[in-house]
Amino acid sequence: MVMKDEKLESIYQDVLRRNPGEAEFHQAAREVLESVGPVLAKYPEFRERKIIERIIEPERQIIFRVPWQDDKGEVHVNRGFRVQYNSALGPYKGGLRFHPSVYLGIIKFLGFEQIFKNALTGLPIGGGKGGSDFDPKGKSDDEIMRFCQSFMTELWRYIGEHTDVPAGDIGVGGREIGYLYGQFKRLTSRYEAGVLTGKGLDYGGSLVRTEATGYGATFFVEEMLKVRKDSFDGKRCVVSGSGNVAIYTVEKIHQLGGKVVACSDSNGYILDEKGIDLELVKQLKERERRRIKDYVEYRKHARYVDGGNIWEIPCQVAMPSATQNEINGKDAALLVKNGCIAVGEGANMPTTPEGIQVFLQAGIAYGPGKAANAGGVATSALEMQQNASRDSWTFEYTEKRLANIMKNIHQTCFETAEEFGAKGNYVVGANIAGFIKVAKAMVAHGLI
Ligand code: NDP
Ligand code: 2IT
Repeated sequence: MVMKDEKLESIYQDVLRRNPGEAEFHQAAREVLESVGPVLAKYPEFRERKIIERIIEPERQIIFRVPWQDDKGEVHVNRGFRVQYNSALGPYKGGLRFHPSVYLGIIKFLGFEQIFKNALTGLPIGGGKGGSDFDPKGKSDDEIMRFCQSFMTELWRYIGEHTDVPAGDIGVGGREIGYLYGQFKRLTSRYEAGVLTGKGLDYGGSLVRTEATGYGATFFVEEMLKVRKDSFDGKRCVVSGSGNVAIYTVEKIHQLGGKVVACSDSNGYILDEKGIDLELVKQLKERERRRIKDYVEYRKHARYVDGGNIWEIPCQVAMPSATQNEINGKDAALLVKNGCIAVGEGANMPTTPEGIQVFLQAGIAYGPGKAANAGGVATSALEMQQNASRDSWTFEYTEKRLANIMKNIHQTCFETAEEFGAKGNYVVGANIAGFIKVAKAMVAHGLI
């Protein structure tokens, strides 16, 4: 499908030509380009200053070799990435993903999304992302440590509390951030806590950072439901994934009176009609690092469906919290047919463009990732604030800050969509509001 605006279509054709084979990046770029047409009419200086052409090109891309040895002494070589996408609003900020599917196109899509997400938080952070095609599954603790040390042995020269601040994403949690931080400290001889976020509570981490993405996504859905004079109370919910984001999404939904009946991993899903036993999921996934299928060993009434599609389970609220493109057009249609009224994306770009069209046309409440999952990075920025002031805040206070930030993001997206003639369309609202903020700062900084 060709875009309505000829100039935007030609920019998109350039993106395809200059970034061959990077399908996920093309997809993320196209979605933003499709939204910003009306902005250019209102702010002609953005067109004159070629803001779109500049915003779409990363400021800097670093690709490096990561050699490491396994427990048997065998040598392995992975590829490391850090894409420093845009620093108009603050130091580059965004997670690291360790997953075998990682290549430049994934890191660029995530980094590009991160620019607008971070702008929406209202906090002073630019956009970046990094990671590796390393597969942490089945690796020993020592192997993970050696990999993290090797990764940081190259990365340390490009990051810093005022330059670029990585954090976690798929395959990178508290354990990995600990090893990365230790090696950074050793290489630089600096105790620079603000260089990484998602740190342990014993050495500069923030309370609520672990819970932040899932809690934040749930707060965002709560706000969307409020607009419709509704709430989580009594809602039947499905949350995909069973990692960091999924776990704390389930926790907050349960606190708000909803019932999550299913979650998953890349092998299959579990269905527990009595409601997911979250303590059991935490035990299996956080402490014992096992597979979600083991849940049914402990909860005999629950069902594990190997290779099953979690979106075939009827629910009123769906919160995709695993990975990109996990909901296609057919899945979206099935969700809507089965009575789904709200979708909040904990994951980044979990819905394909066809799926998004289905949700928008059905008129359900659809919260795109760059708005709905911004609570994680927002709380990372709060961790940076605490590190800068050598302070640490209470759980209650930090959670309140997070809840307010999510409320503000929702309101900004809602009002911006309305202003630009797309009432109720949070995709348009998030893309335009994030874009305008970054674009204005870029104009102010001159041609750099
Ligand atoms: P985790 O590594 O903790 O968990 C990832 C979960 O998603 C696992 O259950 C994993 O299953 C599943 N998953 C990962 N890749 C795939 C795949 N290709 N196909 C099917 N399932 C998959 O990661 P997070 O919970 O941190 O991240 C989940 C999503 O949330 C990602 O999209 C991430 O970008 C996004 N996000 C994370 C934030 C954070 O603060 N951590 C902030 C904002 C967004 P398995 O174990 O089988 O691989
Ligand atoms: O996608 C994301 O926003 C993250 N993985 C969190 C980034 C961060 O810097 O906390």
